[in-house]
Amino acid sequence: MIRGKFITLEGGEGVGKTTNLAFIKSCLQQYKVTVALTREPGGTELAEKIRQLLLNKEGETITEQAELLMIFAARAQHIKHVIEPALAQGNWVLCDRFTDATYAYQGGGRNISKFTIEWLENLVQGNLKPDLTILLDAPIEIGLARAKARANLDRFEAEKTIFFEQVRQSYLSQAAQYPERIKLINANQPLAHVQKELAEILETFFQ
Ligand code: Z5A
Repeated sequence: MIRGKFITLEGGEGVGKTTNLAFIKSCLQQYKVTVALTREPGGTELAEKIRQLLLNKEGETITEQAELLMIFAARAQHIKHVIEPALAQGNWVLCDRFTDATYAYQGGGRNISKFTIEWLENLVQGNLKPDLTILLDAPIEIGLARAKARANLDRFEAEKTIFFEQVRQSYLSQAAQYPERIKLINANQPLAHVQKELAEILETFFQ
C-alpha cells in the first residue's frame, strides 16, 4: 500500500480556509485519490471537545501553557485515530490547520518559544509533517471583517489587532523559511482567482 499524502491549509481568520476546502478536495479527486477532510483543533470526539473549550470565551481564563498543551493533546488524538490510519491506508488527508498554526498563534501570537513548540511537536508527531501546506494570506482587517460578518467572535477572534499581526507575520516568515513545502496565496482577491492559484499549486504537486 502506498502511503497517502498529508496536505494542510493555513491562514488567519476569514482568509477562506473553510470556503476552499471542498474546492481543494474536488481538485484532488480529479487525480483519483481518496481524500479525508479534517480539521484542527478537532477531528476526533475528544479533540472536538477540546476545540469547544479552546474557542469558548466564557468561564475561567485559559493560560497560554494550558492552551498550548490542549492543542497538542487534541493533535495527539487526531494523529493517532484519524490522520495516521488514513495515510497508512493510502488515503490523502486534507486538514484545515495543523502545527504551522501553533507556531503562528501560540508562537507568534502568544510569544511561546519556538523551542517549546518544537519539543511538543517532536513528542506528539514524531516524523509526521505535512507534504504540502497552502497558506492563504490577507491583510488582517480583510479577514476579520469577513469573519465578523459571518458569526459571533470566538475566544481567538476576540483578540487585539496586534495579536493577529503577529500571527500573520509568523505565518509569512514560516512560508519564507520553508518555500518547498508552504505555498503562499494572496487571499485578498476574488475567490475565482484564489481557486485558480490553488488548482495550479495542486497540479504542480502532482507532477
Ligand atoms: N488554533 C491555534 O491557536 N493553534 C493551533 O495550533 C490551531 C488552531 C490548529 C480555530 O480555528 C482557532 O484555533 C483559530 C486558531 C486556533 N482561531 N481563530 N479564530 P478555525 O480554523 O476554526 O478558525 P478561523 O480561522 O476563525 O476559521 P474561519 O473564521 O472559519 O476562517 P476561514 O475558514 O479562513 O474563512 P471562511 O469561513 O472560509 O471565509 C470567511 C468568509 O469570507 C465567508 O463568508 C466566505 O464566503 C468569505 N470569503 C472567503 N474567501 C473569499 C474571497 N476570496 N473573497 C471574498 N470573500 C471570501
